[in-house]
Amino acid sequence: MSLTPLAAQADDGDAMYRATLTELNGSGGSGSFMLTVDGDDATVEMNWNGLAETFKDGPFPHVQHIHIGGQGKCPTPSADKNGDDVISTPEGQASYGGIGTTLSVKGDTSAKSATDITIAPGGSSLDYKRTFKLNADTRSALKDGTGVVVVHGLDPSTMSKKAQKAKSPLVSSLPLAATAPALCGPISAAPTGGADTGTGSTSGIEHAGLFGLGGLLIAGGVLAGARLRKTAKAS
Ligand SMILES: [Cu+2]
Repeated sequence: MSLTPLAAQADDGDAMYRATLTELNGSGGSGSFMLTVDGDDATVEMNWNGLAETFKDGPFPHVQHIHIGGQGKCPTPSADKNGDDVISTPEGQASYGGIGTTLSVKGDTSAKSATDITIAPGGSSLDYKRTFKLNADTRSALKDGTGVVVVHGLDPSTMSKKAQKAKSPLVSSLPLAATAPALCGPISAAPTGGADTGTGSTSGIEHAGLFGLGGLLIAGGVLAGARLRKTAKAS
Protein backbone atom coordinates (compact mmCIF):
# COMPACT_ATOMS: atom_id res chain seq x y z
CA MET A 1 0.00 0.00 0.00
CA SER A 2 1.03 3.60 -0.44
CA LEU A 3 2.24 4.09 3.16
CA THR A 4 5.14 1.64 2.75
CA PRO A 5 7.68 4.00 1.15
CA LEU A 6 7.02 6.59 3.84
CA ALA A 7 7.50 4.04 6.62
CA ALA A 8 10.81 2.95 5.11
CA GLN A 9 11.94 6.55 4.91
CA ALA A 10 10.96 7.33 8.50
CA ASP A 11 12.93 4.34 9.82
CA ASP A 12 16.15 5.29 8.05
CA GLY A 13 18.85 5.77 10.70
CA ASP A 14 16.38 5.64 13.57
CA ALA A 15 16.17 2.58 15.75
CA MET A 16 15.30 1.35 19.19
CA TYR A 17 17.27 -1.07 21.34
CA ARG A 18 16.63 -2.80 24.62
CA ALA A 19 18.50 -4.79 27.23
CA THR A 20 17.55 -6.57 30.42
CA LEU A 21 20.20 -6.09 33.07
CA THR A 22 20.92 -9.14 35.18
CA GLU A 23 23.39 -9.65 38.00
CA LEU A 24 27.01 -10.54 37.56
CA ASN A 25 29.28 -11.65 40.42
CA GLY A 26 26.25 -12.23 42.66
CA SER A 27 25.56 -8.49 42.96
CA GLY A 28 21.85 -9.10 43.59
CA GLY A 29 20.91 -6.20 41.30
CA SER A 30 18.65 -6.01 38.27
CA GLY A 31 17.44 -3.42 35.81
CA SER A 32 16.43 -2.44 32.32
CA PHE A 33 17.86 -0.37 29.49
CA MET A 34 16.38 1.28 26.44
CA LEU A 35 18.19 3.27 23.75
CA THR A 36 16.50 5.24 21.01
CA VAL A 37 18.49 6.51 18.05
CA ASP A 38 17.24 9.73 16.48
CA GLY A 39 19.59 10.98 13.77
CA ASP A 40 22.98 11.56 15.45
CA ASP A 41 21.50 11.42 18.93
CA ALA A 42 20.88 8.55 21.28
CA THR A 43 18.52 8.77 24.21
CA VAL A 44 19.18 6.22 26.91
CA GLU A 45 16.60 5.45 29.55
CA MET A 46 17.72 2.97 32.14
CA ASN A 47 16.97 1.98 35.66
CA TRP A 48 18.43 -0.50 38.07
CA ASN A 49 18.42 -1.30 41.74
CA GLY A 50 19.89 -3.60 44.34
CA LEU A 51 23.53 -2.54 43.92
CA ALA A 52 26.10 -1.45 46.52
CA GLU A 53 24.92 1.73 48.23
CA THR A 54 27.87 3.40 49.97
CA PHE A 55 31.61 3.63 49.53
CA LYS A 56 33.76 5.46 52.11
CA ASP A 57 30.69 7.27 53.52
CA GLY A 58 29.63 8.52 50.07
CA PRO A 59 27.35 7.07 47.41
CA PHE A 60 28.96 3.98 45.85
CA PRO A 61 30.05 5.00 42.31
CA HIS A 62 28.77 2.74 39.55
CA VAL A 63 30.57 3.45 36.29
CA GLN A 64 28.48 2.12 33.42
CA HIS A 65 29.13 1.62 29.75
CA ILE A 66 27.99 0.26 26.46
CA HIS A 67 30.68 -2.31 25.72
CA ILE A 68 31.40 -3.14 22.08
CA GLY A 69 33.59 -5.31 19.89
CA GLY A 70 33.20 -8.57 21.82
CA GLN A 71 30.77 -11.43 21.33
CA GLY A 72 27.76 -9.38 22.43
CA LYS A 73 27.35 -11.62 25.47
CA CYS A 74 27.64 -11.53 29.23
CA PRO A 75 30.41 -13.65 30.75
CA THR A 76 29.76 -16.93 32.52
CA PRO A 77 31.54 -17.95 35.78
CA SER A 78 34.25 -19.72 33.75
CA ALA A 79 35.53 -16.23 32.78
CA ASP A 80 37.06 -15.99 36.29
CA LYS A 81 40.59 -16.95 35.30
CA ASN A 82 42.45 -16.17 38.54
CA GLY A 83 40.01 -18.10 40.74
CA ASP A 84 39.11 -15.28 43.13
CA ASP A 85 35.39 -15.91 42.48
CA VAL A 86 35.05 -12.52 40.82
CA ILE A 87 34.84 -11.91 37.09
CA SER A 88 36.88 -8.72 36.80
CA THR A 89 36.25 -6.24 34.00
CA PRO A 90 39.18 -7.54 31.87
CA GLU A 91 38.18 -11.17 32.53
CA GLY A 92 34.74 -10.44 31.07
CA GLN A 93 36.10 -8.61 28.06
CA ALA A 94 36.15 -11.61 25.70
CA SER A 95 32.36 -11.77 26.10
CA TYR A 96 31.33 -8.11 26.13
CA GLY A 97 34.31 -6.35 24.55
CA GLY A 98 35.84 -2.96 25.27
CA ILE A 99 34.14 0.33 26.05
CA GLY A 100 32.24 2.16 23.32
CA THR A 101 30.23 4.66 25.32
CA THR A 102 30.34 5.79 28.94
CA LEU A 103 26.86 6.21 30.38
CA SER A 104 27.85 9.10 32.62
CA VAL A 105 25.35 11.38 34.35
CA LYS A 106 26.94 14.52 32.87
CA GLY A 107 29.79 15.63 30.61
CA ASP A 108 31.79 13.28 28.41
CA THR A 109 30.25 10.02 27.18
CA SER A 110 33.32 8.69 25.36
CA ALA A 111 35.51 5.77 26.44
CA LYS A 112 37.96 8.34 27.86
CA SER A 113 35.64 8.87 30.82
CA ALA A 114 35.15 5.14 31.42
CA THR A 115 36.50 5.17 34.97
CA ASP A 116 35.73 8.78 35.94
CA ILE A 117 33.75 8.13 39.10
CA THR A 118 32.99 11.85 39.50
CA ILE A 119 30.50 11.68 36.62
CA ALA A 120 29.26 8.14 37.31
CA PRO A 121 25.90 7.46 38.91
CA GLY A 122 26.07 6.60 42.61
CA GLY A 123 24.08 4.67 45.20
CA SER A 124 22.06 1.48 45.17
CA SER A 125 19.54 2.45 42.49
CA LEU A 126 19.31 4.57 39.36
CA ASP A 127 16.59 6.19 37.30
CA TYR A 128 18.47 7.55 34.28
CA LYS A 129 17.60 9.42 31.14
CA ARG A 130 20.19 11.11 28.97
CA THR A 131 20.47 12.24 25.34
CA PHE A 132 23.92 12.47 23.77
CA LYS A 133 25.71 12.20 20.42
CA LEU A 134 26.12 8.53 19.57
CA ASN A 135 29.65 7.72 18.39
CA ALA A 136 30.12 5.71 15.18
CA ASP A 137 31.71 2.66 16.84
CA THR A 138 28.86 2.24 19.30
CA ARG A 139 26.32 2.84 16.56
CA SER A 140 27.70 0.06 14.39
CA ALA A 141 28.00 -2.32 17.37
CA LEU A 142 24.33 -1.75 18.13
CA LYS A 143 23.49 -2.48 14.51
CA ASP A 144 25.48 -5.71 14.40
CA GLY A 145 24.21 -6.90 17.78
CA THR A 146 27.48 -6.75 19.74
CA GLY A 147 26.57 -3.98 22.18
CA VAL A 148 26.39 -4.96 25.86
CA VAL A 149 25.43 -2.76 28.81
CA VAL A 150 27.68 -3.25 31.84
CA VAL A 151 27.24 -1.54 35.22
CA HIS A 152 30.23 -1.82 37.54
CA GLY A 153 30.77 -1.69 41.30
CA LEU A 154 30.36 -4.59 43.71
CA ASP A 155 29.58 -4.59 47.40
CA PRO A 156 32.91 -5.84 48.87
CA SER A 157 31.07 -7.86 51.53
CA THR A 158 29.70 -10.14 48.79
CA MET A 159 33.22 -10.91 47.51
CA SER A 160 35.75 -13.54 48.57
CA LYS A 161 38.40 -12.46 51.13
CA LYS A 162 41.04 -12.60 48.39
CA ALA A 163 38.98 -10.41 46.08
CA GLN A 164 38.18 -7.91 48.83
CA LYS A 165 41.88 -7.14 49.21
CA ALA A 166 42.59 -6.95 45.49
CA LYS A 167 43.17 -3.71 43.61
CA SER A 168 41.19 -2.79 40.52
CA PRO A 169 42.97 -3.97 37.37
CA LEU A 170 41.71 -0.77 35.71
CA VAL A 171 42.43 1.93 38.30
CA SER A 172 45.15 1.01 40.80
CA SER A 173 43.91 3.58 43.32
CA LEU A 174 40.57 1.78 43.53
CA PRO A 175 39.74 -1.64 44.97
CA LEU A 176 38.65 -4.46 42.65
CA ALA A 177 35.15 -4.04 44.10
CA ALA A 178 34.80 -0.55 42.63
CA THR A 179 35.22 -1.60 39.00
CA ALA A 180 34.15 -5.27 38.85
CA PRO A 181 30.97 -5.75 36.81
CA ALA A 182 27.71 -5.98 38.77
CA LEU A 183 25.07 -5.90 36.03
CA CYS A 184 25.17 -7.01 32.41
CA GLY A 185 22.72 -7.00 29.53
CA PRO A 186 23.23 -7.82 25.84
CA ILE A 187 21.54 -5.15 23.72
CA SER A 188 19.15 -6.22 21.00
CA ALA A 189 17.16 -4.29 18.43
CA ALA A 190 13.55 -3.65 19.35
CA PRO A 191 11.00 -3.06 16.62
CA THR A 192 9.86 0.56 16.59
CA GLY A 193 6.23 1.63 16.45
CA GLY A 194 3.38 -0.73 17.15
CA ALA A 195 5.65 -3.34 18.74
CA ASP A 196 4.23 -2.83 22.20
CA THR A 197 0.60 -3.28 21.25
CA GLY A 198 1.11 -5.93 18.60
CA THR A 199 -1.60 -4.36 16.45
CA GLY A 200 -1.37 -2.60 13.13
CA SER A 201 -3.40 0.36 14.32
CA THR A 202 -0.52 2.01 16.25
CA SER A 203 1.72 2.27 13.22
CA GLY A 204 -1.22 3.65 11.27
CA ILE A 205 -1.54 6.45 13.81
CA GLU A 206 2.19 7.12 13.70
CA HIS A 207 2.08 7.47 9.95
CA ALA A 208 -0.81 9.89 10.28
CA GLY A 209 1.36 11.83 12.74
CA LEU A 210 4.22 11.94 10.28
CA PHE A 211 1.90 13.21 7.59
CA GLY A 212 0.71 15.89 9.99
CA LEU A 213 4.25 16.95 10.84
CA GLY A 214 5.21 16.96 7.17
CA GLY A 215 2.26 19.20 6.46
CA LEU A 216 3.36 21.64 9.14
CA LEU A 217 6.93 21.67 7.84
CA ILE A 218 5.71 22.36 4.32
CA ALA A 219 3.42 25.11 5.58
CA GLY A 220 6.33 26.59 7.57
CA GLY A 221 8.56 26.46 4.53
CA VAL A 222 5.96 28.21 2.38
CA LEU A 223 5.53 30.95 5.00
CA ALA A 224 9.30 31.39 5.37
CA GLY A 225 9.59 31.56 1.58
CA ALA A 226 6.86 34.20 1.41
CA ARG A 227 8.62 36.26 4.06
CA LEU A 228 11.95 35.98 2.20
CA ARG A 229 10.38 37.17 -1.02
CA LYS A 230 8.79 40.09 0.79
CA THR A 231 12.17 41.03 2.32
CA ALA A 232 13.83 40.77 -1.06
CA LYS A 233 11.25 43.08 -2.62
CA ALA A 234 11.52 45.62 0.19
CA SER A 235 15.27 45.97 -0.12
CU1 LIG B 1 32.02 -1.16 31.54
